[in-house]
Amino acid sequence: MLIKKSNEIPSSEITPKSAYLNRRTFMTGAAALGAVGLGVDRVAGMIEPQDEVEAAATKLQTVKSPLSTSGLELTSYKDITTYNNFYEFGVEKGDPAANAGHLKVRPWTVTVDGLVKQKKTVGIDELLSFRPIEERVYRHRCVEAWSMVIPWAGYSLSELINWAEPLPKAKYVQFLSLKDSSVMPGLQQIDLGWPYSEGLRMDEAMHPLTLLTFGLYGEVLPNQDGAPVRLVVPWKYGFKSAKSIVKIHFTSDQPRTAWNEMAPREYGFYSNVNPNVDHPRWSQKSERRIGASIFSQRQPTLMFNGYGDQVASLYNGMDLKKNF
Ligand SMILES: Nc1nc2c(c(=O)[nH]1)N[C@H]1C(S)=C(S)[C@@H](COP(=O)(O)O)O[C@H]1N2
Ligand SMILES: [Mo]
Repeated sequence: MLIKKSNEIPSSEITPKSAYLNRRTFMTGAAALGAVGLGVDRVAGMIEPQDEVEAAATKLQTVKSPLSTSGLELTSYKDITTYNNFYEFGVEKGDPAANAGHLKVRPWTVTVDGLVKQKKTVGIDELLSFRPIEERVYRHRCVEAWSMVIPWAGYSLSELINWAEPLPKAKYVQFLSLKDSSVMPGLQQIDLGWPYSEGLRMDEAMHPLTLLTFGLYGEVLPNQDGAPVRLVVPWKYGFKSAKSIVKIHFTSDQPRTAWNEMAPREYGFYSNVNPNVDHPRWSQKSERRIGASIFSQRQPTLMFNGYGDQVASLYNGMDLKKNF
């Protein structure tokens, strides 16, 4: 993966938490009045909704989740939505925000196939209404040694897998992103064996922390963050979390994955966050928290990104240096 200079990181103009809390307060009040969608207090006026109908369509009703990580300062909405990796839209951190606007996220379907009882396709709005949408704050750790703290919105992927009815011989799940050269200039700039493909072992996919994600900061995902639906696997490096998913494929063998295929010595299938296993070209011992003050920018990398008490048992008896 390409490492970019740190001076490209946009600084936040606002205190992310206070803006967020203001908005939540407003939403509660608006909901109580039955007036959701009127005059929403946007993050520092960044998004200027063209009209109120459009504004209403971006909001998600979320419930609190016990699986949310508490006590962390949230990365600003601006940093989360302007410093992205989404190579279909270009390799620079600002490219996805600049280029993903043409991605059409309605209509959108997700197909489950492979080792399932029966192949099925579901529309995005039906998928959204499957289960209550939870807000889950997670640490977000890119393999490039930068990190964020993001309030995602979604529900556990296990809910969708149960609906998909995989057969007992299904041992892995593959996630395939949209491939559409009419809106994705990045497909010509770099060859990642498109469509972008990622995968998890079935027990990893079924783990309650693995989030089928529709939104962030209480709104639907901006296109650059993987609209209309993406994965978030918080104990793994970010590239395991495929964006703009159109297909979920169940297999008996480990599926091909984009970055592993591109550079197998650098990007393993597991890619669990691990301070003791360096990338061949850089250290993973610490990370740079995007948007943090200079005093807290450098943070120690946490084993399993801080989720070890919940996920370490998935890897009992495995050599994590070999299975990096
Ligand atoms: N389809 C697709 N999914 C992707 C990527 C990509 O290039 N294409 N990049 C990955 C990487 S490297 C990271 S770190 C995260 C970034 O998610 P974010 O931009 O919402 O922070 O998305 C992952 N999912
Ligand atoms: Mo990443």
